[in-house]
Amino acid sequence: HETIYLEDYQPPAWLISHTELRFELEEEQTLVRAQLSVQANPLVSDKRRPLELFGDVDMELCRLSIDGEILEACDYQRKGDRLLIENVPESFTLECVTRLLPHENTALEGLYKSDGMFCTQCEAEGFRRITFFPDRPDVMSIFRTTLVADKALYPVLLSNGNPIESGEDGEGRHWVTWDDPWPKPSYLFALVAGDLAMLEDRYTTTSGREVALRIYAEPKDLDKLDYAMQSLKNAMRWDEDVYGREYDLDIYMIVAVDFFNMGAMENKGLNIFNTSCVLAHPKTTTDQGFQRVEGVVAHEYFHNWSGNRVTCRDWFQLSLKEGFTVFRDAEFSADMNSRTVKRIEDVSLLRTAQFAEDAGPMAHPVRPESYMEISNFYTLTVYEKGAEVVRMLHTLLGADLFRKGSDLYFERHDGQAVTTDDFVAAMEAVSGRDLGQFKRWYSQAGTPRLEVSDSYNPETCEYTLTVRQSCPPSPGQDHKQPYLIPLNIGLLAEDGQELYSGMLELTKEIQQFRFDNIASRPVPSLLRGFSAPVKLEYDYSDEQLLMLLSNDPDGFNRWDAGQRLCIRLLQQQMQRYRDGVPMTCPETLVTAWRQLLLDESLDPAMVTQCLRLPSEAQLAELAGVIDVAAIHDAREFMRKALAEALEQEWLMAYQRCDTGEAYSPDAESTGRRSLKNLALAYLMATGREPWLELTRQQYEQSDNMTDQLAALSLVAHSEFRETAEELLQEFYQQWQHESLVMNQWLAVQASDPTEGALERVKELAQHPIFDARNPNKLRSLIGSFCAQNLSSFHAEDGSGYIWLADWILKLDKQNPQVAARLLTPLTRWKRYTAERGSLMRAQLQRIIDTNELSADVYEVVSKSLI
Ligand code: B3K
Ligand code: ZN
Repeated sequence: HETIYLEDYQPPAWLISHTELRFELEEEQTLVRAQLSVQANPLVSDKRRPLELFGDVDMELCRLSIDGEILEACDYQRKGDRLLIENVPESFTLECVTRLLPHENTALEGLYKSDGMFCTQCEAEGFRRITFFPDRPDVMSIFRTTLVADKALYPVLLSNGNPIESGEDGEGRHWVTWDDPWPKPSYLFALVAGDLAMLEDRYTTTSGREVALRIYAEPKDLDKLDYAMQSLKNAMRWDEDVYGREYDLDIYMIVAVDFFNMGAMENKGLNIFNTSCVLAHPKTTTDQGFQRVEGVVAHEYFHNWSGNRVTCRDWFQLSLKEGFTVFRDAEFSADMNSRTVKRIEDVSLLRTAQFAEDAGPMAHPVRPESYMEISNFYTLTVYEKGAEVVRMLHTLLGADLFRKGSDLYFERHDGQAVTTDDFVAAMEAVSGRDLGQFKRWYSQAGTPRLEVSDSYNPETCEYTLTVRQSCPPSPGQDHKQPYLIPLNIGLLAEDGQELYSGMLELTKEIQQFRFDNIASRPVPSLLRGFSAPVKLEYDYSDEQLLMLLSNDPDGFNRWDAGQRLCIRLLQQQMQRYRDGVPMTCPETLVTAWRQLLLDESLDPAMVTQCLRLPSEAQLAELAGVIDVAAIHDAREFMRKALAEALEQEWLMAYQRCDTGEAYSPDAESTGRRSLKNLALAYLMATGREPWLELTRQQYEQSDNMTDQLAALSLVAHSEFRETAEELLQEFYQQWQHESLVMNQWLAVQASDPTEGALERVKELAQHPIFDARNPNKLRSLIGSFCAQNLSSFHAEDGSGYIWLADWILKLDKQNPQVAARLLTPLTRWKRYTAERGSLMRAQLQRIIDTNELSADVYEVVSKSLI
């Protein structure tokens, strides 16, 4: 398996102005005829470079010709996934016919079938599974695509752009030609053919363009498309208001498919979505699901500018489009819902999963320097940390200059394939700042650490903050240079009054900041709003954290103070657990939580966030050596203690939030439901029968999936095994025909930590609703068990690891991308206590000892074993 390096980048010697494609879609095969108009790139001087096309090793080439002359096998070379033709003219037409077997394509890359419909996934390198092509993002071409298929089986034929011609052959087959006027890289190509229902709406852009909005799905799901449509219209308006960006075609299409490797794909004018990110209905979709639909619909729409009109020069620049677009969708969701709650959710994910990635064997910079398989780099680092990097630019420049910078970026580079340096250069141009040091955020991996200390001189009323920054080594990078870090802070008096607030800019390893006229020793509120993706340490007392929890004007830091306190207390219990001393739950925490629970003026969504204990995964990330049992038992102890100490208050909160109103997915109702279900979870944690009754009642009476599923999972994870079995069976009977609901049913059982978890998931893998070829099913069963059910996955005898490795070996042959993704939990073996670590390592070794691994799995396993 070959490694590709950023430093080896060379511009393409050959450009493709136009691409004409014709697909003959049949049950047993698909014939693809591609006609490329090829020209020498005027900017590349070496005219003798061969034409380089990419094509999957297994793809059948039926015919290849230049200007009508057939090429024989000796006229070109095929090496791996490359096809080279020497001595071609300055400009010519290349014709290429390939034969594909979409029904056998289980990797779900290129052209494949999902539930009987044809669809494509080309990012990053799927187009080379369709035809031979310079399949690289810096080759942009105008596409015209004709689809031919049986009319009865595939009445809907879609591709990018606008339909310009259609017809029938009189023998049951029909065809449609689509024309996309915008030049695009091959990774944005898409087609769909199927028997689909459609929801249609219209949108008028500010400058008056009338856009037809069409969302396609299987006919049974037609009633689940309204929320995605509303989200799309909101996103279109928002991008005009906040970024001045309008849509640029007459049609915008979204198609929902059930077999999909990730969330969704921004193909020009024809987004293809995992059903889980587009279908939404109160009866089948949870609040979280609704929010995901809103966010992903917006994300893919925003890509039309940040990704499609301006795209990436090479795949090392992936964060150029992904980091920026995640930042854009996060701000959109913040504007549509609660800004603080959205920030808390995003930061929790970053701290739990991205920080762990940054500390693991696959750690890489936001702009990676090398890869074996680019699919392995669609990561939390490129997406979420990349978004934090863009957010820091926004913080450093301020909203107005940032907008000027994004305007300049879009204006300068419209129609181009560019780099993260070009993005930063636009920000430099409008601000007059040198952002050279800032760019280390793109090139250095690892999570920076800030150690903050302070001193106060009561005589001079001077307060001094000392900040030391460092960043641990990561693969291939032993020493890091200091970053430019925006550090938002406030200084609060003991009574909570704010004495100062502002942004400090860190540039050196050690820096001091002095504040004058501070009348008494302040409590610092540090890293407000999580202004940089770092780990911040400051030696807070419990009292200071409690003060911040109730007084900090920065909502995010109020939450964070509470989390810091919980983490500290949990870590103390973990120590007690290891020392064999009884654990305790301090009265101060109970008192603080009681106040939060009783204060009816607070936003229920915020209260929920504050009263949720840090997850086991987050505690694991924070631990020096991960002791799974200590984490689980300490957290369970605290949960039960807080449940019992505040039983009356939980009940009051439950009753207060249980308003009986009709379901609506808006932020306020969602917030109330989140507190209601959190309260119910704590009531259930007491293990007392009356709360089982209450939960059961909620299960039976709820009119929406949020409340029903919350109740189900509480019972399913409880010691009331009989009721658990009963409800799981009832739920199955009720929802067995809703694939997305069945994913939840699998996930609830896979994340059940009670005795016998592995046996249960093994059985579920045999269940008729489980389908190992469907990535959503795999993620629900295997993904949830290994990432959500830590105490079961890490069972002492290593049985969880063997089970996962068995799956990886089986899936690698079928769908390498998904296999490599599911493998992640095993790769963190170095972080665990010795016995578990070596059991994990043994399974990685067993995988790598297998012949013919995909590049995807090979890269992850080999890097984890170093
Ligand atoms: N750009 C796609 C991701 C494609 C992943 C390919 N392995 C979805 C998105 O980020 O919008
Ligand atoms: Zn994206």
